Amino acid sequence: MSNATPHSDFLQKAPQLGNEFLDDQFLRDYLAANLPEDVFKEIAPDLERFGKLVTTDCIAWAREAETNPPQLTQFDAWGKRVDEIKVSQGWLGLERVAAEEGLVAIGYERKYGAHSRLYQFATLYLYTASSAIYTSPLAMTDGAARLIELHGDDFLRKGAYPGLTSRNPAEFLTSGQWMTERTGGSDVSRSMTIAVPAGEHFALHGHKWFTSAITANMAFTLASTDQPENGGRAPLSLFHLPIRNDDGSLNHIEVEALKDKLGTRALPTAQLKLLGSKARMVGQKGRGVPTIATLFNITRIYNTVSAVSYMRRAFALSAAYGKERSAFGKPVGEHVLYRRTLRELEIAYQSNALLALFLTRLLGKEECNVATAPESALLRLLTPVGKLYTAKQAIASASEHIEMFGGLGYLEDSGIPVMLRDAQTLSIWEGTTNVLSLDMLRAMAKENGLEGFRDFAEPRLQEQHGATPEQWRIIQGRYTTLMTFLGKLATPMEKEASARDMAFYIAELTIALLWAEFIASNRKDGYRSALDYWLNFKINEQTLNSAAILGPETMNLKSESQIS
Ligand code: MFK
Repeated sequence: MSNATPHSDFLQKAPQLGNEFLDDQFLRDYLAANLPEDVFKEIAPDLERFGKLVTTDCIAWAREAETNPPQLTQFDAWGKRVDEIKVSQGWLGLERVAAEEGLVAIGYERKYGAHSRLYQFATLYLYTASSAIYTSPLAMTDGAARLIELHGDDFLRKGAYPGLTSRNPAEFLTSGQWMTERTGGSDVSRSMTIAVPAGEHFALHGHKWFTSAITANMAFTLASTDQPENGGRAPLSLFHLPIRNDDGSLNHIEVEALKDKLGTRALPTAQLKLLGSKARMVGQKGRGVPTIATLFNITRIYNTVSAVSYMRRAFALSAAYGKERSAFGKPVGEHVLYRRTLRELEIAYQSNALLALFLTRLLGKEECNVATAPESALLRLLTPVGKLYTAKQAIASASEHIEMFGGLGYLEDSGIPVMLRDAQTLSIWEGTTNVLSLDMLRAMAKENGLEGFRDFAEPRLQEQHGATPEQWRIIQGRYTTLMTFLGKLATPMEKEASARDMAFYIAELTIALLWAEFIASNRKDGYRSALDYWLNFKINEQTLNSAAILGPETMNLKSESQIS
């Protein structure tokens, strides 16, 4: 009898992705339904080419960037402070391709007018899950470009804007958005940075606690020209700050540390000291928060589309693995429960994509001045709602995705866990779920958000579109429930207590309405059953009652509501 160790030659093959544009029938159906025919025909070959690049070179660069996170060298051998940050070749590859493909530029060239944003975000939907979150610098860069369009002076329009929107990697510039301080993460108004007039400029002194990405060319940041009294607040202004001086040295900035984060490890996030950094004021003095809102409303839409990109990838990889992996006598993808879980991942990405891509269409209209007033109000309302909802769904899909791979999915070197770690940031940065729920109330209270929503929903409720009579009846019922619920909320505290539940409900109802509309132009069984599933198991009227059960009076809260 041989005493050799029992041996198997079996090796599990890794799942292979093909072309993420060609393989995503839903994305193609969506673009065909929502773009003029000639525009779709013109951009489809471009998306097809890019759909391959994101599953080949981009994935390889992303893996390289993940395994070689940025390194900070604070001092050179002679003790001189240098604060050099080295990023990987993979990260640089992802930057180069982002410029070449015009991932920001498409939105500003506006070659297809109001449709340009949908085209641009379709490219980002393909890119993000293969980008080691290089999408984050792109989001801030895009927000900065929009900020300059709306609030910039000639200096920024001529100096910074062309670089931010360039397709030439040698000229492409990126921007950071530095808002977070030790005193204020969500509560930005507590920022302590001081801006001291220095000739034509200001010198900024302060401490920025969480800044992405320090390797950018410029940043937009908040500071006060007055000293806050007794730890209180002083009105903040917005500043544009070049990160480096003309000679390449840092603009009176010290990099205290790079942050050690759960995910987004390829992205250099730093803790900084501003020691008299030269900056220019942008917009009106004392109006820093509402001015920078232009920027973070864009990054929140990027967040939404990025969440969907992860959800799509969770589905695509799990589907591919289902074909490769066998168990109990057949490929796991042929087992009914695997198939069923896969179907839920599919419905999740498609449903969330309906919301995300709808937002990009509204944004395109708004920027090309063809949005109606209610559409602008709807964009304002659905920006926080879309961001908070899709972020949570992306985390759930990324977690399920790990489980689809069993123990392999739990291994770092499989590359699978990174999605869950990265997705976890989507519900935190750019405003947490709770902060964005309050922002939804702000949009309702100050910017006709609810009127915008009614104007969107009510005409759609008059028509059955692609829904069956039964589906249509359920949608109408769900809408009535929302309006009745809203009518009963008497005090600001009651509104605040149910803001989060309401935001989820509004997201789910919006998706149902968008499904019905989409199915009208794509009468496929898969889409119909997705709407059935959505209506019966996703929009839960009981959600709205949870604030009554866990309401303010059950929490012994003495404080007043934050919203007036
Ligand atoms: C993949 C995608 C990646 C994305 C990139 C990630 C990189 C990370 C970079 C980061 O910076 S992460 C940190 C992000 N931080 C936040 O998003 C801050 C979250 N906190 C909030 O959003 C709070 O709601 C806010 C700081 C805005 C509250 O500020 P205030 O001053 O306490 O609130 P207030 O007084 O209600 O609002 C001040 C003004 O701003 C008001 O205008 P008026 O003065 O005219 O009345 C508001 O209407 C306006 N405003 C607030 N939020 C707005 C807005 N206007 C338009 N849109 C909004 N969303």
